[in-house]
Amino acid sequence: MHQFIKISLLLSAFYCHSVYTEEWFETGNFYQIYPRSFMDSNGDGIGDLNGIKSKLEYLHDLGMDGVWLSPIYKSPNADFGYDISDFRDIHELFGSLDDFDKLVQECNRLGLKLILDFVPNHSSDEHDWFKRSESKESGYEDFYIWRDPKIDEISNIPVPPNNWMSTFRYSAWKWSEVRKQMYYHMFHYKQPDLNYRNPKVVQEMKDVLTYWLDRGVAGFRIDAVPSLFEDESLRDEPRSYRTDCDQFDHCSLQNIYTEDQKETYDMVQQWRKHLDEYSAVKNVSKKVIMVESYAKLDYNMLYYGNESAPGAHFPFNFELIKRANINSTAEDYKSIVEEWLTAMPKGNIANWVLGNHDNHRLASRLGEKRGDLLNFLLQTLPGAAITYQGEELVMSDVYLTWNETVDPQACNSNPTIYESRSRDPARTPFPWDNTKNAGFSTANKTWLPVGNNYKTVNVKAQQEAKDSHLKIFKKLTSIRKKEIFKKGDYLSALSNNKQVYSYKRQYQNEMAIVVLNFGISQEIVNLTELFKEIPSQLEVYVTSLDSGIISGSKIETSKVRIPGSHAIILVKSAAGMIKANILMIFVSSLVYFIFRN
Ligand SMILES: *[C@@H]1O[C@H](CO)[C@@H](O)[C@H](O)[C@H]1NC(C)=O
Ligand SMILES: *[C@@H]1O[C@H](CO)[C@@H](O)[C@H](O)[C@H]1NC(C)=O
Ligand SMILES: *[C@@H]1O[C@H](CO)[C@@H](O)[C@H](O)[C@H]1NC(C)=O
Ligand SMILES: *[C@@H]1O[C@H](CO)[C@@H](O)[C@H](O)[C@H]1NC(C)=O
Ligand SMILES: *[C@@H]1O[C@H](CO)[C@@H](O)[C@H](O)[C@H]1NC(C)=O
Ligand SMILES: *[C@@H]1O[C@H](CO)[C@@H](O)[C@H](O)[C@H]1NC(C)=O
Ligand SMILES: CC(=O)N[C@H]1CO[C@H](CO)[C@@H](O)[C@@H]1O
Ligand SMILES: [Ca+2]
Ligand SMILES: [Ca+2]
Repeated sequence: MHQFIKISLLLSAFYCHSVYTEEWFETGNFYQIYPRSFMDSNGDGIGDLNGIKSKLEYLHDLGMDGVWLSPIYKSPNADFGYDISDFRDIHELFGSLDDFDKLVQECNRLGLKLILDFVPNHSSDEHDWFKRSESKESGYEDFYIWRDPKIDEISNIPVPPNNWMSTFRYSAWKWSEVRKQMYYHMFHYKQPDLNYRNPKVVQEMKDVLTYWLDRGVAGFRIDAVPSLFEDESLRDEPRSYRTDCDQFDHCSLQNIYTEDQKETYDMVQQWRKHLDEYSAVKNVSKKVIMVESYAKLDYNMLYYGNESAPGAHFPFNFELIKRANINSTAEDYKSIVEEWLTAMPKGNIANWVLGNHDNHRLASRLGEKRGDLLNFLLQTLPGAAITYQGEELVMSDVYLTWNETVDPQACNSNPTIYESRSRDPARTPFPWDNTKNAGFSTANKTWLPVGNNYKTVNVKAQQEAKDSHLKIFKKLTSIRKKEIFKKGDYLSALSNNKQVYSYKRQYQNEMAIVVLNFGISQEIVNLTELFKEIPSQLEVYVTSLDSGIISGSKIETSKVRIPGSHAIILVKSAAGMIKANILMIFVSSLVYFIFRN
């Protein structure tokens, strides 16, 4: 939890004070698993729950706290699992409820928190609720958004009730021969939107949350929240006049009546209350709620709720994904980070996301050379960090031919433009080692091919190498667990020539300075000029791969030499920090012992 005071020490300096209350997720290190591509246990070429279970030790060793799974529910897979036909069951490709329970047990054994994706906006049209609603079964009539078509005045033929467009192109309304009415679907027509103005729907979805809480999950990541509610009177949306969208595109309209409706924030607050009450009644640890929203920064902040009615613990911070690109400078990164910290209402948790299954890999999108540097940033800022599988190895996008492409968003396009639409390059199987299919599967053909650099870019190779992205990543996750990074204040500065973004994290007598050179050439930074009262010498705790700087060496803080695209963390004493940590464990065990007795 953080509070902010800006100080004008230097024009660029920014200060943020942390108030940490010991909930694991406040500085949680989250790992996003894309289940189809993590580990295949039964040789069908598709990842599954038993595969994930067999690799949890890896995530534990990596220093992760929370493991978030992209959807694993029963689904006809019109949109790779985001079209759910039973919110209370597991897709047979991924396994069974029994496999799920065993996965939870194994997570518990290792102290990992399992987070599920909750996809509340819509269900599959093959969901039992939809079938009942379509046939107007009593109690289910208004589970979805049904309307009569309008009759076109000129042609006299039935047309959709308004101009809303689906994100999959064309009208968002589909005619049902069964019900003789149209239903609204923001996404694919096989994904009818649930009607959240119906209290029965609201209650059903809360029951779904309870169902998974009872099975032992630690919380939820909620998908696509801004589209939860639509304007009640179904007003036409105004045109956007965007030149990159034609009249059948969702983006040809300003989506002011199908997104960011005010009722949405209240719904998130209700879910939070539901989870908090569950924990209180069952006397179990607090459950976390994170929401996915690509909305504008100001709108996103509303998801935090307020003190009397808290909302999400945090809305995912996609500012880095939306705004940073391969040319972004130190100044750009610094201001993207600090805009979030400034906008966030007092007493809330910040969070940082650099990649996910919907975006290109960070090395391909933000620069291969900056791979480690970006992981330094993600792991050392105040708040929670979310890492997409493979980013710890600094994987790159995998090039796929049109024939190999399976993402519906790309397959709906054509061989000329599919690459700009496809999300497959970041979804290929995870490389465990240099054997067949990178150790992911024993199948003859995997659902997407493995990257052709897997012989060198894989977990085993990086574990065995003297130095590797993976080893560096582990050093980052281990220093992150120390008090400075959990509870430390954040004070930042830009070097005079604006190539280097650095920040000091300070907690009581301990401090660490993170130095990130976003420039392409070597810089010599005078940290004593940027940060007051720092020792004249500090020790290098970790550096990015091939920086030429030796971990454990002492350097003068008045002239820190750092090559282009490289990063370092400096501490007073690396050994001292480890000792301090042991002392902490001793003291907390003692306190525990005293309180128990
Ligand atoms: C907090 O949010 C709730 C639900 O949106 C709202 O009813 C209430 O007025 C808000 N309270 C404050 C103090 O802003
Ligand atoms: C709740 O759980 C804690 C620790 O798990 C235990 O010490 C406490 O007695 C429990 N309280 C109730 C009311 O059961
Ligand atoms: C980055 O800069 C180069 C050179 O100015 C330019 O060609 C390229 O389009 C830029 N890329 C992005 C993503 O802005
Ligand atoms: C792609 O698939 C089509 C139809 O199966 C085949 O005719 C074509 O040769 C394939 N193209 C490539 C580049 O493999
Ligand atoms: C894989 O291919 C080999 C050689 O074509 C075949 O003998 C084997 O049965 C195949 N395995 C599977 C699981 O399909
Ligand atoms: C670094 O900055 C300090 C404080 O401004 C100054 O006294 C010192 O001379 C500088 N050192 C170098 C090497 O530039
Ligand atoms: C932001 C967003 O669109 N999230 C998901 C909502 O559902 C669609 C359709 O199922 C998915 O494609 C998105 O990933
Ligand atoms: Ca499988
Ligand atoms: Ca909706």
